[in-house]
Order: sequence, then C-alpha cells, then structure tokens
Amino acid sequence: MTYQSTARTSERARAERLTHRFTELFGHAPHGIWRAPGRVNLIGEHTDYNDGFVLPFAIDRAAMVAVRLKSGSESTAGTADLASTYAPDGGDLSRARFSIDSLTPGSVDGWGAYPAGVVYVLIGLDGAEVPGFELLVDSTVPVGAGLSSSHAVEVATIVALNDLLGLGLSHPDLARLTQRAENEFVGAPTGIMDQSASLMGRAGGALFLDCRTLESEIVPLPLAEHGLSVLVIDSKVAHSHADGGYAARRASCERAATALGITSLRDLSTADDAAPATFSAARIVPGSAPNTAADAAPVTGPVPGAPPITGTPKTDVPELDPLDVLDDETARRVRHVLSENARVLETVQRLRQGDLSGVGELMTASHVSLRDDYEVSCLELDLAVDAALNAGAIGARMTGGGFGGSAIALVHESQLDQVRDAVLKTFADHELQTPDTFTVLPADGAQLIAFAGPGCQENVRRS
Ligand code: GAF
Repeated sequence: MTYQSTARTSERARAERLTHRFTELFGHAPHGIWRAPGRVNLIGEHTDYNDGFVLPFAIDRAAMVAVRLKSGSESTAGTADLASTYAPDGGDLSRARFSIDSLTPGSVDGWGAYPAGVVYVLIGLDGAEVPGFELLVDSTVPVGAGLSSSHAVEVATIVALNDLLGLGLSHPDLARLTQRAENEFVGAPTGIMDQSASLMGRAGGALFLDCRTLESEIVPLPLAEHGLSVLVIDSKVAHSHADGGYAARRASCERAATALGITSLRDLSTADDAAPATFSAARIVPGSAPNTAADAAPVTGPVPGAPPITGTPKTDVPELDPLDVLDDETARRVRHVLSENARVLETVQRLRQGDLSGVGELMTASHVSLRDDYEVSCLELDLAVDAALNAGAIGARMTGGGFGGSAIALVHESQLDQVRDAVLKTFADHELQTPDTFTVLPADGAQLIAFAGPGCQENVRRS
C-alpha cells in the first residue's frame, strides 16, 4: 500500500470516529468533515510579511473538523457551539461558544478564537451570511510546536464554511481571509505563508509561493527517491506570535522599507521587470540592492554562547548599503530578508536540478542568518541544529517564526536514528526538556473528507 492510500485510509477512519463523537455530543450527525494540515517551512523565513518568497510544505498531520449548520428555526440559531478534543486543562473535551452577531476582536479567547476569527472575517464580506453552527475539532498537529496548529484549525473551519455556504472563494481568497482572521481577530501580526501551505500544499512537493502576488507552484520534493527524511525536532519551548518578538521584527522591516522609500523589502531583492507571464523559478531573479557598496553591513559572528553551526553557509547574499539610513540592527534584519529570499530562489533551482544535498547547505545558511542577523532562534533550536549537523544531517534549521517551536533536519534515512539519538543526548547533557522527534512528509492541502448533509449537497458541488 502506498503512503498516500495509507494516509487516506486512516483519515477515513479518523473521520468516522469524529462523526461518531460529534453525534454523541450534539445529538445529530455533522453535515461534513474537512481536514487542513499543519506545515513545516523548508526555507523562506520571515519573508512572507515582506512580500517575499517562501517554500513550505503541508505535512501529514492535520486538523479535522466536523461541522453542522443550524437552521433558522433552532432555538440557538445564531450561536456557534464549538468543541475540541484538545483540552489544555486536562479532561476529555474543551468547549467554546459565541454568538455570531456579537463578535469583536478579543471577545473569544483560547482556541475558540480561531474559528471565531474566521466567522468574523466572513460576516464582513459583502453578501455573506453565516448562520449558527456546531463544530468539533480533532487535530494531530502538535500544539505549540511551531507547526501551525492554529492555522490548521482556521483553514479547516474556513474551507468547511466555504463549502457549506457555497461562497465559492478561491484558495488565495481563503488564504487572505484567514490571515485577516489571525491579524484582526486573534491579534497575531503574522504573514500569509502558513495558511497558504495548509490550503495549497500537495503530496510530494513544496509550495513555492510569491507572497506579494500569491502566485504559486508546487516544486517536487522527492525525499524517498533520494533516501532522505525530514526530521522535526520539537524543542518544547513555547512560542507565541502574538508576543513582542515577532511583532518587533515585522515592525523593524516596515520601518526599514519606509526609510528606504520602498513599499516592502521585496522591492530590494527582485527584478520583477524581467518576469515572463508564467510563474516559474526562472522568472524570479534575485537582484542586487540599489547602492551596492563595499562597506555593506558587516557579517556578524555567532551569538555569544550559542553553539557553532557545522556546515558551510552558502548563498548569494545581495550586498546592500542601508547603513546610511538604517541603524546596524535594522540593517541586519534587512540583510536576513534579502539573503533569505535569494536562498529560497536558489533552493527552488536546486530542487529542479534534483540537488537535494545543495538544499541542505541552504537550510543551514538560513539558520545562521535567522540566528545571527534576525535573532529569532534560541539555545534549544541552535543545539538541535548543531547536534543534527554533527551527527550527519545534510542540512538543518529552525522552522517557523522562532523563539521556540521546532527545528527541521534533512537526513539520510540510514542516519535517522543516529541524528535523533545525538539530538536527545545533547538536550539531556544540557538538562533541557526532552524534545519530541518525528518525521514528516509533504501532504495534500485542505480538503473535504466526507459529506453527509443532504441539504448542503448542492453547495458542496458548486464550490
Ligand atoms: C509564523 C507566521 F505565522 C508566518 O506568517 C511567518 O511569518 C513565519 O512565522 C516566519 O517565516 O509561522
């Protein structure tokens, strides 16, 4: 049995269990079941909110929602009743509830804010009416590991409502709306990468996304063909993008763009004029920044006390001379964004050439830049990357927003055990909490799994 059919079979079994649970809980069957995966980002970190390039993939761990729309005659017609099998305070289920008409940012907290944020942006659309509904969510995306568990819930909710209400919204529309839910309702100033990966990912490939236009392309990632695995190392260090560090980095990039007189940092790093009509790796050429000068921002060394990275950082970092306008710290933030965009483009080219070990070097260079220039790594992520590389990984980096969460390592299957053991030993030697380690595969983006509501059949067909 192939991986995909195994995954589909187990997804059907999960969907059946979820239907059963929903029926027990709410007293009637759901109208349908939808799933939306988490993601890892292969490369392209903190570039999305700078209108840049990213290369994430949807993973084989997903949130699944069972949903039933209420009819107008029900006594709680205007209310959303939510339940989750993830119960942070212990227990079996956690519950949330909100009235559709009285949603304001901050009015729902905890995990309920993710579906509520989606409803909040949908009811703001011209002509869209969202009735009350019941929703049960179950997820295999680890919470707090930086693998987009919250975006998976938002995306599963929005694809379900898009289908059930016959809204006919496209993937880019859905991505922009879930980003707004996150920014305006949840209060996290995140970019558009995670929800895009969850919506548009495809099994066997990574999503090459231009975050300015939302043009995208699936680039093959033939891991098994090359005997490779992507190992996730969940550092168990909690992170939150609603907190200061992420917002501060974003604000710093926006200030830099304003000071440089450009719309976004993307304008420093690409030659869009040369773009042919179709989206492909060849059309996006990393350009050098204006005012290239020999006295560009100096390359900083490792952060004091941080472990060294084994492996050669290798990338064409466009030189820039923002120092006339920017302070040293902001210049380093800008340099990360420019060099990271260039690394994404080079990674895409290497994948096209089947050079997966070259991709490993770029991943490691990305980590160095995130650690030293963007300063969003932490001791645990640095240790994980270093231990993985020393034990034979061909590339490793933190993935996602940083300040905790997970690292990923590109590892030959034959060396998986030794890499995993080395990481666990390093954490034990440093008396750190034992990390979770597991492999992930590029999986399909969000989709309808099962449909059971005769009243909604037409909507689902139309969308
Ligand atoms: C988080 C955000 F949600 C993304 O939008 C992105 O900015 C990422 O951090 C950093 O690349 O996952």
